[in-house]
Amino acid sequence: MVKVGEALVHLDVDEEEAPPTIRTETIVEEEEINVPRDKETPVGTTKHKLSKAVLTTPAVRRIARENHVDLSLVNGTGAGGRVLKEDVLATLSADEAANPAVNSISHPEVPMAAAGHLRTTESLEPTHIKISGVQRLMVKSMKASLAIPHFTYCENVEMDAVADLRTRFNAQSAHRLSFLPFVIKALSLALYEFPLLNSSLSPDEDSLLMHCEHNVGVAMDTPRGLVVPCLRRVQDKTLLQIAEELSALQSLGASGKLTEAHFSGTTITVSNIGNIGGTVLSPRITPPQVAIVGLGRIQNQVQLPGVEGSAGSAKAVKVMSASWAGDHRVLDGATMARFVSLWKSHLEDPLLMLAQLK
Ligand code: CAO
Repeated sequence: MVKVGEALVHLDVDEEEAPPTIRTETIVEEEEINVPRDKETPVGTTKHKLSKAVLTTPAVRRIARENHVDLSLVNGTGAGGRVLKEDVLATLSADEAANPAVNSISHPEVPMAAAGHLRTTESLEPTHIKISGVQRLMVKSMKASLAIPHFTYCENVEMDAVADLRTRFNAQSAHRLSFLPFVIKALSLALYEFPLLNSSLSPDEDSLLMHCEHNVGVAMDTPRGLVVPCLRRVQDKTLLQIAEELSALQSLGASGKLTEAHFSGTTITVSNIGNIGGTVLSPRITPPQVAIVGLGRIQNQVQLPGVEGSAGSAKAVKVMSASWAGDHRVLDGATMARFVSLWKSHLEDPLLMLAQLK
């Protein structure tokens, strides 16, 4: 019988990469406590128990360590109860299934943002981070986007008129409008004229599904990474309703409470990175959508007379660069140019837009 504090001798046999090794490990008895699962809590249980000798290989120990799996709690199916790599992976899968809230879209195990702040203090070995949650979805959707032949089309949009409207509205109202509701509403109005941008190509590339609803995906930067929830039936909504829904989705995104239902049914996407920075983007389309726009930061620029039809003297204008990407199997450049021109005209003269609101 092994007492607490005594050293144990383990015989490690790595079938895959190393000759058998001998190493000692000290058994420490820990108080049995209930703890919520987090990065520090070993997978396999929510209670710490007396650790026991585990027969396994260094490679398996490494996998367990990197994934915070307590080997003493893993059911070893190898000869003499030896813990195999498959046993550790099975424990991890079982844990993911049992803790969907921890590992799902809403709560990735390691937030992407956190990955940028890792500091190695004890070792110079690289750190392995399991791809899961939001990042796993990003891997999947971006890989799928590779199947789409993209073309990009960039245009500058003068945002002075929208900025004025927004300032006046925000000064007198308890509600707040950002630029985005204008951008999204103008998009919806332009889609009525160019429904091809709100379509999907069938998987066999034989037909197009023309969507009646303008379901706009909005890329959001959250503490858990990039999420793209959907604003539904934008065609029926006012600027204020769009703003309120956006704000509700932002709150849900920030607290990790978006569910699968918030992500389904998107027909076109808007990605506004301009509140952070940047001008021109190269956005990627998520199938089965056929178009996306990336918005850059609105900047003051000097417009010289004669440029873009301006007369008189040079003047300062607020310019937003918009980078559109289209699926070239469905859209051609001329269609995109005409659509963008209409969308831009609604933003540059919002009266045109307001006149069409229900
Ligand atoms: N240019 C300049 N300023 C901008 C801007 C732009 N394009 N877009 C927003 N802003 C300003 C807003 O006006 C606001 O300033 P005020 O408080 O002075 O009004 C401030 O930036 C914050 O904006 P917001 O977050 O309230 O506004 P929003 O509704 O425009 O954006 C959201 C919401 C969710 C799109 C945004 O917060 C976000 O997450 N953006 C990042 C999206 C992203 O990561 N895209 C990349 C995807 S590809 O990896």
